[in-house]
Amino acid sequence: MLPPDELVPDADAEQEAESGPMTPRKPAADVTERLSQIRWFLGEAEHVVVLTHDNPDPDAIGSAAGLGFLVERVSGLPVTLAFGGIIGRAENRSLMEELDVPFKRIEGLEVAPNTAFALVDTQPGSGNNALPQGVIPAIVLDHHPPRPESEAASFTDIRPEFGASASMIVEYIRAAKLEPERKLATALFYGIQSETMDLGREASEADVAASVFLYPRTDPAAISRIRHARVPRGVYRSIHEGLERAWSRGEVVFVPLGDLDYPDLVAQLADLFLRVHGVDWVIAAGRYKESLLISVRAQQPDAHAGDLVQGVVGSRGSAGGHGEMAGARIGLSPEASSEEADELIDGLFDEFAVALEVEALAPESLIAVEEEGAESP
Ligand SMILES: [Mn+2]
Repeated sequence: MLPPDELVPDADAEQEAESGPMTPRKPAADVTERLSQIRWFLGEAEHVVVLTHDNPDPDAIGSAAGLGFLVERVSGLPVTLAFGGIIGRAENRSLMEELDVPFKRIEGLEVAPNTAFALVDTQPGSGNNALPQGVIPAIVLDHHPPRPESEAASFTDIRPEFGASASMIVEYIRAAKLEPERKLATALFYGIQSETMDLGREASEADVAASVFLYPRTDPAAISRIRHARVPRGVYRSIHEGLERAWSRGEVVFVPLGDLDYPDLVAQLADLFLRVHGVDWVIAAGRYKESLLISVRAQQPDAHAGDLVQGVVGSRGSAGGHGEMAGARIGLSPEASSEEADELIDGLFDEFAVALEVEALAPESLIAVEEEGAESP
């Protein structure tokens, strides 16, 4: 096997541009040049807050830690890593423990004057991050489809062709000739694998290259501990509920869930049901506190799951995503009963069925056994 460095050409070091006044609204094609732009744009700031999306997943956690490391090394400025919401999934909690880098909850975070915000794995206006009202981030680095609000940021690097934000960060780390230490390499690697379903979902050459670069630097035993983290019983309760209640119309599976122990359960269940034979789409929904959460998964890369969920949810909530995975959140009144949440879910599922043109197909339970030969004698 080739040493990892030879599989991917290093960014051309000779092109290290002098930083100076410029307005690189569009990132330079060369990653080394982009790196010097980051440096330039943070020139005025005295602190940096790297903020990722609410209820961060492994890609968000890994890329926030990676961007924090990069910005600290490149600019010498103190960096705070932050997120909104909670980290619920046992694997993600375990990842945080293995990473061993402090993240702060954005709620109640004191933001010093002259603080620059860097958003990663999310964008302004996406409705899934806790960027303080009125703040224009200095940096937006993401792999979701670009949003118009991101144009106001000083430096944007948005590349939907990447399967994971963590792979973008790895490009920068390599261009800066920095050596990620083992815990960070492990988190970045796990983030890419988790986000791309082990490089099978929306993964590009760059995701593979980043993984090859990272793997010899990771702690495989730590990855095993993360993947096989012990989980609370509530997870099995939701799996049980999902199994009992999941139904399908043709190749589309609908998974109505009740109250969730933590927000990412809805995505976890959607991933689980996408593995069923013959299933092309999964729409899962459940309630966490005052939010109805929807998670959409598709088998086909060109499925436009993000457009689908935005079309169905419309102005009722916030929605977004990629081709094969998407999600949405709709606010619920704190007094909403379980029946009301269920009704809302049923109505949404009907709308998804229409959008996917399966509304005429008969609904069937997903796992009920067909009782062949069970007719009375
Ligand atoms: Mn991501």
